[in-house]
Amino acid sequence: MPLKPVPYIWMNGRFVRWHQAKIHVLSHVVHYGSSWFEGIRAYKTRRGTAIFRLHDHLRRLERSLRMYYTEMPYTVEELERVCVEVVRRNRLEQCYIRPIVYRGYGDLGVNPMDCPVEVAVAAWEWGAYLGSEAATRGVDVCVSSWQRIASNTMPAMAKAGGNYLNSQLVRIESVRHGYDEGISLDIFGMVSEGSGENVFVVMDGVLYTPPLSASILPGVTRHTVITFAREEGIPVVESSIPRGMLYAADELFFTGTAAEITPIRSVDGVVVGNGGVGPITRRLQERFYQVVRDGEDPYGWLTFVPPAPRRTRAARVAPEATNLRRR
Ligand code: PPE
Repeated sequence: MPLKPVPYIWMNGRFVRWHQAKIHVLSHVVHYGSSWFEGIRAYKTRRGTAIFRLHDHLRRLERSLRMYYTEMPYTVEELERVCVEVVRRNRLEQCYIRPIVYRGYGDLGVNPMDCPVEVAVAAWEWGAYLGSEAATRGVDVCVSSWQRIASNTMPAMAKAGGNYLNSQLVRIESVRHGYDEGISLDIFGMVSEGSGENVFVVMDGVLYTPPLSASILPGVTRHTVITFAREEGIPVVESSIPRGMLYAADELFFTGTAAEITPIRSVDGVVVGNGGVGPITRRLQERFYQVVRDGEDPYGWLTFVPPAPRRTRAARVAPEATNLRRR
């Protein structure tokens, strides 16, 4: 699905036109994968447009940078304001928000430290990640022949652009073989995650998910689901998951900002449970929709976006809180 442009992208402290948001071909990031990013969704809830767990996503971004000896040029609070403004300015009712920090143009060579740290925030309309019927019918996946990056080669905990070369191999291979997505094992042979999702297994009423030591990204949706499960009285176990559990499971599902809660229908052609959406998966989906559709927010997870500015000249030239200086 090609990107559908919106009017503005925020770049290095100010709004620019979508087609003007460009970088030089000799920017460090192009050559060495030096970027860190987030994927965040804004939902059209019954109480208005709201961004889901904005603060938690931006804190993860800050941590991703730390793992690469880099400080964010703006504070989390400043970037929160920017994300809200990107949605508002572009008059988006629901969208995917992509803040990205990257090493720009300066020096070229492996050491990035002399290249500027640049920041952009874009947003666009993005539909279902794994197909329109994924949430209701489930997806067919394989166990990838590509293992997940090992934690002592690059930190899987960081959401870094370079990590996604590993994810790309997983995704391409799975699609070439006729599956919707692939699940990687870590280098010890234990279940890790999907190319862009965390994985959960249900067996005998217990919810299992791999620990951080299995080279996973600490997913915000993963945390959301664990929170719901605990409240529902469903035991949650974070522990090594052997591959066999994927085939023996009663229920299996992915979590992610893009994928939300997507049931897995089969693994390597083996049908999961009875092939439908299992009761625990369904219950967790319902809980999720209560927040992002109904706008129920007992956890303070929603950041509501105020109505868009009126289309007046004054609104365009007014000084604003999102023209930011680097810290
Ligand atoms: N693991 C990986 C490797 C991953 O990329 C994601 C998100 C997750 C787990 C789940 O994390 P969270 O979104 O915080 O629950 N993948 C993002 C990027 C997808 C893309 O194609 O780009 C996303 O879902 O936004």
